[in-house]
Amino acid sequence: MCKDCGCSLTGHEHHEHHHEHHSHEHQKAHEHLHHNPQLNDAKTISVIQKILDKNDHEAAHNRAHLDAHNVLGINLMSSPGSGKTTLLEKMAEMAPFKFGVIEGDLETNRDADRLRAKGVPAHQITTGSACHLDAFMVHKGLHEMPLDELDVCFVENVGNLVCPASYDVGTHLNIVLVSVPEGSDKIEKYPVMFRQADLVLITKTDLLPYFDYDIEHEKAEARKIKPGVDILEVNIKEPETIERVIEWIEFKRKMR
Ligand SMILES: Nc1nc2c(ncn2[C@@H]2O[C@H](COP(=O)(O)OP(=O)(O)OP(=O)(O)O)[C@@H](O)[C@H]2O)c(=O)[nH]1
Ligand SMILES: [Zn+2]
Ligand SMILES: [Zn+2]
Ligand SMILES: [Zn+2]
Repeated sequence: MCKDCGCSLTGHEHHEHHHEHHSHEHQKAHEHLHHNPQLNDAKTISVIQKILDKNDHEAAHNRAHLDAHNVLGINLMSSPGSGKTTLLEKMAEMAPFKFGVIEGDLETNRDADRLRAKGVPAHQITTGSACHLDAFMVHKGLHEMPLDELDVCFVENVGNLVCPASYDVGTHLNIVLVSVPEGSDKIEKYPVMFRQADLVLITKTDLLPYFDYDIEHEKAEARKIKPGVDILEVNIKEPETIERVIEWIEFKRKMR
């Protein structure tokens, strides 16, 4: 069951792993679930807690996979249509590093097909009704990726600004996208997601002249939630803005 929206999830396999310490963010997610009035009975809480614990263990296993191949894992999260797949398509044309993509969508192979058309190794996970990817789904995807040939592996999470924030999928970094047409209140309304961000991308900035969007306000909100967070403005009409995202990723690769 998803702790955020209460939807039921399937396919959680049992894996034996030695105990790892939970990340700070996941500890917070665990605390957060006690405040969700819809999911606040003891039995529901204990079921969700077990799912999150198992997910954390599997996420650590996924990171070990990536580390063994010296691949940087990046989780892309945003609401539907903010431009995740478009950014990946553009990076396929421009990036100096080789990357693959594990795609998460409720239905259809559309996003993986779009990336394969650009020559990017892509594996589609269709979650059915599940509102986010979890570490078990991503683990299966990792075994479909030619990790030996890759420098970076992206996970494009299900378009959703709430649930994916609570599930560590075993990547190293989170990039959160938010687009100009969504309106300049999304960061303050969805703080849990933006607290997880290593890089915030404000996308579709070519549309700024047509929207009443206060970009400086949004940047300030992001920094209120996560002081020091990196923020870049991006749009597909100006390739140099995509180049900056690529440079950020290159920098992170060199830091590992
Ligand atoms: N004007 C403008 N449109 C953009 C930009 N980036 C993406 N789009 C458009 O936004 C729409 C949605 O983009 P996608 O890349 O499919 O969004 P997504 O985040 O992958 O969506 P989901 O996979 O459904 O969550 C497409 O029609 C893109 O062409 C941009 O920088 N400027
Ligand atoms: Zn959910
Ligand atoms: Zn997409
Ligand atoms: Zn494995």
